[in-house]
Amino acid sequence: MKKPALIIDLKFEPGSVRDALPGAFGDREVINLADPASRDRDLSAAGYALVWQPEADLFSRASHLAAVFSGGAGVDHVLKLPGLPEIPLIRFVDHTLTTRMSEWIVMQALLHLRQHHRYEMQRHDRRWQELPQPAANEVTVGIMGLGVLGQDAAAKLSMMGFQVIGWSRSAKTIAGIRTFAGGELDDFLALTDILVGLLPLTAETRGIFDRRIFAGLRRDGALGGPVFINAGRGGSQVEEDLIAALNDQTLLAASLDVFETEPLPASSPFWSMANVFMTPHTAASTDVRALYAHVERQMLAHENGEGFEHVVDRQTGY
Ligand code: NDP
Ligand code: OXD
Repeated sequence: MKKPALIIDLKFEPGSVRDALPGAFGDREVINLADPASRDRDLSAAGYALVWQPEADLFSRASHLAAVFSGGAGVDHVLKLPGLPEIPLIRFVDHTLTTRMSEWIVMQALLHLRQHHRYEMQRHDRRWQELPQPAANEVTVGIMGLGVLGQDAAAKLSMMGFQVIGWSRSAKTIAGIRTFAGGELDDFLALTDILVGLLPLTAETRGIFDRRIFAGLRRDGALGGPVFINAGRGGSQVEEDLIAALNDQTLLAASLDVFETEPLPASSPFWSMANVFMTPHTAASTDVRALYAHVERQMLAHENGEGFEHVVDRQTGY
């Protein structure tokens, strides 16, 4: 029997989407909307859609989908679309993505531990002066979001010697990590030197990183002031508050991979802030071959009568 077709609408680099296709989905028909010949195809009989920032009319054109796959771990780009049907929405969970994110988080935490932005400033002035080197175990990294990514980052930061604590919606027990839940946020912040954001963007987390959060972080730690690292979503940070906190030393420094507006506008003050490290939403880019393998596995499992994995809870939004 003919397998249901898969629509692909991935706003990634088009070459990476196309080049990984041969052999990825066996004899299943694939409609890659980035291909000009497929753009106006009738999508009404397709069974699945794999999307990253899809076109707004996708669900009116593709009216018989059994499931939607996100091209990334986050699903805010799908949940905001008009006409999203009540069908399973599936996140991308894969060791390639998790490993990339932990590499980025550990790299940023180490840059702040070793005060690298200050050496960059000295370099700019062409004058070296050695700075103190606190040990990792004198510094507490507090992770907001203890999901797939947060827990892996926690384990790898611990391996580097940092004290690690974490906060999530529901209470958790994780070996070697002190955890806090929901209403315990203030206690968590008061112990945190380096705050890491690995939260999904939902109605509850929109704008959560504001002046109150930054002011609640520990001020007498070994780094001389708190640091903010965000790789979750830019919609969770109030950039006006963040810029003010970085300018008045409420925060010593920051590392940002995500922004309220992406790509980051040329007018953003962040570009010229010497105490901010930035990357363009590339902390953990999707490995397209791994994504296709995950989607094919899930479609075959579904067609064999098994359930989907990593299905988003539409109530909580992640
Ligand atoms: P998960 O769904 O596995 O984990 C989400 C975590 O956030 C959970 O611990 C959850 O709590 C917690 N959380 C959600 N809402 C709240 C809340 N209101 N209060 C407290 N905690 C909350 O997601 P992942 O770890 O896989 O990914 C996290 C996010 O990272 C993605 O949604 C995406 O936005 C971002 N991301 C960014 C990338 C980049 O390149 N910058 C790449 C990949 C992902 P609980 O455990 O109690 O459910
Ligand atoms: C993701 C992302 O959600 O790359 O995977 O932002």
